[in-house]
Amino acid sequence: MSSPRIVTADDSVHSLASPVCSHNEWDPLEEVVVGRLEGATFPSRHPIVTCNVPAWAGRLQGLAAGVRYPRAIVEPAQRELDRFIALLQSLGVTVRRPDPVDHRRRYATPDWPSRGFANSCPRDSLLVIGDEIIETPMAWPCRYYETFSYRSLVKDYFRRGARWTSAPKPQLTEALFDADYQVPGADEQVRYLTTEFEPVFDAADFVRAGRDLFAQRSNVTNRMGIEWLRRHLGPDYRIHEIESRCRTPMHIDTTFLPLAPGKVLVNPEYVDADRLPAVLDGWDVLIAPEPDPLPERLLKITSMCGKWLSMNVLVIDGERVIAERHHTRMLRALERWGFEPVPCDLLHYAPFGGSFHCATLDIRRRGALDSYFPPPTRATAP
Ligand code: ABU
Repeated sequence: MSSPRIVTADDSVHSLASPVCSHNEWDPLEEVVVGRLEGATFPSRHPIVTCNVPAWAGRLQGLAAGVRYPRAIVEPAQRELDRFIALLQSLGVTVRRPDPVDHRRRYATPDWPSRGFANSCPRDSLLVIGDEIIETPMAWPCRYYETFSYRSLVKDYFRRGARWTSAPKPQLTEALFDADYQVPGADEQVRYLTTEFEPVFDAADFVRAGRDLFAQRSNVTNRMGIEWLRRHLGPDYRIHEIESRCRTPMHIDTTFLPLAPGKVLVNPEYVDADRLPAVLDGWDVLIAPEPDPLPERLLKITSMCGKWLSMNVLVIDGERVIAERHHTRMLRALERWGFEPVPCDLLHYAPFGGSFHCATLDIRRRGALDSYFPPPTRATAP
């Protein structure tokens, strides 16, 4: 039987077999979106931004809010990004890019004005589950319209058969942000800046393992956000929550990252391996090694991320893993665990929000929807 077809307004005919299809973090990668640096602008001042970036970056960004990143920060990152893209292509992966945007442009909702930030990290604003692309309801006002720079791509995927959803656009009024919030001290309980006023989440607070997803509550992902996704995906999927001890949690992909069926990389500072969801019993929990110290002072003061960016790797096919060349301890650990690390440089991307996993969005990985966590065998009644 031939596959169903769709006829668009311009009378072109497409097969409905979706060009978007990715169920987990490790199946062979065929197509990926890689973010951009052109037009990147220091994020507008807001507590949700400053609470989640290292103190120095917060200060610098406060001073430079709404201003283009200087060439001294952009150029080394751009050189590394170009080589990363060339590496992906040499591995047979199709690379697509968002539109360039001038993120300095001002915009407003009825409640607040802002300028933009960047479209360097598609992993945050778009979530691919199977053949569906979901635009996420982000909590940073300066990222409110970030998905628009991906719309040319998303419409192309939609026309060719992908499903396309946008989660409810959040209002991001003061009610979403706890006015009394302070970053908790080392021995205090983790608290969050976002309230439960409305659902918010970043896609990067979720990782996929077939019918099971793992999520973390963070400063940009609240319980309503996790529940929205749970109900949206319905009974075919389960979402398990990973408790993070990070004082300023944002994005699970420097905390907990499945690398292959039965193998998950875990951050020992943020995760208590003895308190992982029971569904992971039988999986190998790979404890990430201490990251190698950053080599340059400029990197230390401009990085928007924590030191565990060493974990932000991109799996090519369940064996080959693109990882940071500087993080030799991680490269050696990957080898010990039976992977083939593919070293690449992307340290200078940290001022723009991430590394290999953050900078990409899986569009297509070759493989079917599967379950990697068999349900517990039920005791049969006597
Ligand atoms: N966007 C991922 C960065 C998370 C972190 O700073 O650990």
